[in-house]
Amino acid sequence: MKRKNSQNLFKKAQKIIPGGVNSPVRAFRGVGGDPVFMKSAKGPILTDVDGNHYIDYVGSWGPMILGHAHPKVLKAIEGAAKRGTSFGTPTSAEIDLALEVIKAYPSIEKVRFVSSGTEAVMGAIRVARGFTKKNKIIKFDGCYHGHADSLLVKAGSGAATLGVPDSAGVPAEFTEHTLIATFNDIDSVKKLFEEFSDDIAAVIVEPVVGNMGVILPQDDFLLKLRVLCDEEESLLILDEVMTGFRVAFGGAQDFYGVTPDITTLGKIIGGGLPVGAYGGRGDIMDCVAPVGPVYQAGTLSGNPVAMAAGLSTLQNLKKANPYKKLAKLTQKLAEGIEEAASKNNISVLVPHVGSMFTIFFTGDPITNAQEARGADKNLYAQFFHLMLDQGIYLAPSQFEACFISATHTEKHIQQTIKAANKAFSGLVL
Ligand code: HOZ
Repeated sequence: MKRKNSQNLFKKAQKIIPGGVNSPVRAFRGVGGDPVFMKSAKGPILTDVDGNHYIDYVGSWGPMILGHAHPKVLKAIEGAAKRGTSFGTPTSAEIDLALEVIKAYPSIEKVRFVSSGTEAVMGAIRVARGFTKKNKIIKFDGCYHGHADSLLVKAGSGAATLGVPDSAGVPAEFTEHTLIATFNDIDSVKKLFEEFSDDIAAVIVEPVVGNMGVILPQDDFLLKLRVLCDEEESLLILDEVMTGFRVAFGGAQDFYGVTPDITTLGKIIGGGLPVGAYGGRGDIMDCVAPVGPVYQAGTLSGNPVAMAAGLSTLQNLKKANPYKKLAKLTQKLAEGIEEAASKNNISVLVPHVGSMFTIFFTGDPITNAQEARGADKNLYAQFFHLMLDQGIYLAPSQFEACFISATHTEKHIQQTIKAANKAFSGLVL
């Protein structure tokens, strides 16, 4: 597959944009080679600047559950943009989207919109500290909650891809209140509570880890966290930026039956435009300015065009209700890939839930970040390129989730399994 135009653009971009990209994992450092510059996308298909087509399993890192360029979402965006792109005043679109979110998430009584998942988490943590008047936060090794200073500790996603889970430029004092536990290990959380009991404001967790590849919660881990937080008078924050409206319309909290105090959302609620949100119990959210003393603000927060894209996405998602179909296709794909690997005598594990999955080259179960790091990244990198050259666009890093959209069909899945079979046979072991 020729990618001359992509290569030229990458050369040009690297001179004026750090690493040629505006978000590190896009640079393909986790898999080697040059990133592909895309020109357009429709449904499940990406088209690059050289005219090559790819079945897309990245979906803009999660938002595009309805597929790319959904006509109704585009119409909503166009309509909103024609009325004006930003007013810096309240608009009724914010109420409409808030009502839609609150209806789908009974744990959310009030919600504040921001412009990204990172911002949503920053707000959620500040409000947790303001509400509890405690300082410390427990996060999990490998979970990624955006790039705020205090959360870039043992972080997944790009930080894990680049092998810098603790970022330079973050003074040690800024992370002294961040405590690290092991995902799926409730005892590791209990230990931290024993040590810092009076000062833990919140436990924040990706209910399904998506930023170390997909890692599923086991043995009622989330429910155990809920109980522990109640006992210790700490808040439970579910970071559903990735899982919200993804593993179910009501997110992982609906899927696993766990009620958080605060939820963070992003990706799908913006329908491909920049939107994040944090919300929760009314008494907690009333700590946020202007009602309460926890300050948080943003010029483009609740932007009318982004609200319109989000609202149309949620409405069309609710109407289409593709969740059963998505789960079935994902399972088929996961099983098909595992089977193709085993035919080629290669150990592969494809953890999946709803429409999220990751391909790990390992024969062992993966329940936490440490185990995910043990999978063979070199084989993943080779596999990634062998798939790319057959027109299959997987996440360009071992430590990210892949996604299926409502526009993927049985045909795309079978084509992908066929390509995987060929890719496995071409791996240099
Ligand atoms: N951190 C995002 C996925 N977990 C990647 C964002 C991007 O590169 O677009």
